[in-house]
Amino acid sequence: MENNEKKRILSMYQCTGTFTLGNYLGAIRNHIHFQEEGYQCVYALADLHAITVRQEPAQLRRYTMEAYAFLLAAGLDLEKTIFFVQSHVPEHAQLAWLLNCYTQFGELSRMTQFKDKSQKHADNINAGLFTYPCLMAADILLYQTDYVPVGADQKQHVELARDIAERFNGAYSPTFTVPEPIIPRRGARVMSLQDPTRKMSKSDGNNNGCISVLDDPDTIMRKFKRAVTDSEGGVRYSDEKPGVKNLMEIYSALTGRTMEEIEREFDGKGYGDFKPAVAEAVISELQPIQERFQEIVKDKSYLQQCYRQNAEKASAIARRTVQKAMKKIGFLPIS
Ligand code: ATP
Ligand code: LTN
Repeated sequence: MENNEKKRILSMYQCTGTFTLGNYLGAIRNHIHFQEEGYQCVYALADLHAITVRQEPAQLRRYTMEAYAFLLAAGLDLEKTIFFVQSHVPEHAQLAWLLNCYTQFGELSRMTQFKDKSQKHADNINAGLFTYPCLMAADILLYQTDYVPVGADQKQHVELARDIAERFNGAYSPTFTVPEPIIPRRGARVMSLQDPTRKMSKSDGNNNGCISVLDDPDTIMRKFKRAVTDSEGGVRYSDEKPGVKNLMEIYSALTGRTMEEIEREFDGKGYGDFKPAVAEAVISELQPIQERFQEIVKDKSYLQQCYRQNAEKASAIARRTVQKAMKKIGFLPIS
């Protein structure tokens, strides 16, 4: 298949902290897999989104660089995939403004993430937090994206991007490809090990509920051993046992085993056997990636060369879309 016939996939990651096991299982690992399945993949670090919550400057730079290195270590192949940093491609901010004017206050008010984050950061409910989904719609629509793989938490934002695209196309003429979300079956929502009713989130800090992809084996083992379960004791998949259900989902995502197979494997055994087995599966997945990461992250000039070249590739595509949209709206062309 030629590149221009391939369906395009786009996804992005906030660089607000070290990736969690949730980011890895729910997103990164699947996204990297798409490279091998004949899609044109476009991935980026959403640093413009990151500043909707206050970031410490030196830390934001470090997290961005480390996130870039981590994806390469996890197998992202720059021969096949475009991978850049959002703020390096100014068209994102440019299209976001335009789309702001095609999005209703009421639509943005209904976004679950806005409601959650404005509760969490009650002292900084800034306009960017509110219009975050318009920037995300711009990210997606700039690249004429067919599919957007994201965790279940982001589905609502992708649906809004669809609505905006349809509205714009309807008001003028076809301009944007209308994207579809892809939600993974396994690992779609990895929950906190301490509170299995809340998603594992890197912005919650590196506490016992959250596995960082750079945690060492002892830390991973300790966190799993302390994971909240229940007093029943059996490895059984049930909504009434959210802690065990979460651990089973993690184990299933890593081993490929079904819930029935896992129940059989641990039949007659307790959490004392199950928790370390889950931890071991996580450790053996992450260890080789961590080793490659340590090599890549040291080589700053290589990383810089990669993100610079990829920003240029992304910009070449994004520029065409912005020009097309501006022309339709009626802006006076400069030449
Ligand atoms: P933050 O905590 O700063 O809000 P995050 O970790 O929730 O960030 P991103 O880094 O922007 O979110 O997410 C990257 C991808 O990881 C997204 O596709 C998102 O849906 C997915 N993801 C995030 N958390 C989880 C989780 N706990 N389980 C599964 N997928 C997740
Ligand atoms: N909002 C997403 C990150 C994100 C994204 C995107 C995902 C920003 N732009 C475009 C898919 C497509 C998040 O918080 N996970």
